[in-house]
Amino acid sequence: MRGRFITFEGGEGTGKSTQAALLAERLRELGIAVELTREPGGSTGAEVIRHVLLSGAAKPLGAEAEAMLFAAAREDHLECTIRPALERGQWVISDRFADSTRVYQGVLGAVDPRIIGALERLVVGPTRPDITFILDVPVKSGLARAGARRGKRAADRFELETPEFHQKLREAYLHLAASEPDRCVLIDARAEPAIVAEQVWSVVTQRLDPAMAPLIIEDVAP
Ligand code: T5A
Repeated sequence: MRGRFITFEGGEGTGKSTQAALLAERLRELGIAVELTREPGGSTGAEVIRHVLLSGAAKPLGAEAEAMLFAAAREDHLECTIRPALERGQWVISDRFADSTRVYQGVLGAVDPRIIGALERLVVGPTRPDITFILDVPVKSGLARAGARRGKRAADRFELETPEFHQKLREAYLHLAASEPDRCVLIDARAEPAIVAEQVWSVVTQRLDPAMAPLIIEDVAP
């Protein structure tokens, strides 16, 4: 049986990595094998492209070229990590996926929706998430959280964007959540991580019934 595919989306510092890790932990406690991954990245080739994108080296090429680079990274991630894990029956949890390209490059970068749609059809094809959680917090709190976590490390290419950019980003995610209610679940992520995790868990149990998942014994290192 194919595993389940869950993605986390939202603006900077909304708590995606935190919630992805908490959900993985909870599923593993039930004996479910989980591949916890992220974008851009999640495979050797995609991690190389991540570096190019987040360093800002590709910014002068424009949003269209960046969309193609994110898609190239996604292709490698799907081929090397996501599809093999799903075929083994594992559950895959990805911190960001194709919706990030729709929102960051499509809506904010004003790349033609036909190009974004074509890249998604070509690269993602039928490997669509079963559930996408869209975490929502006010822009100010999200940026403050991201800044606190970053500490002295330099801000990346997208963290350096203006507050207006991040406000539009938030609105674009709210619009996405409203436009695809069967797949997307909007989560108010202002509360403590444990409280947000309970909201996420309640949706996962209602929609995907983890208690019925076949158990896979994960390899244990000798
Ligand atoms: N991008 C990506 C594109 O433009 N197009 C694409 O197609 C793709 C895939 C990736 C960047 O690339 C762009 C989008 C991004 O700008 P990244 O380094 O992977 O960059 O960073 P982000 O995905 O943006 O994630 P962040 O690291 O900014 O934040 P998260 O994962 O949302 O938040 P998290 O969990 O790391 O938490 C941040 C801090 O807040 C605390 C945590 O402990 C941490 O310190 N925190 C909370 N504090 C209070 N209450 C809560 N509920 C909290 N939850 C977490």
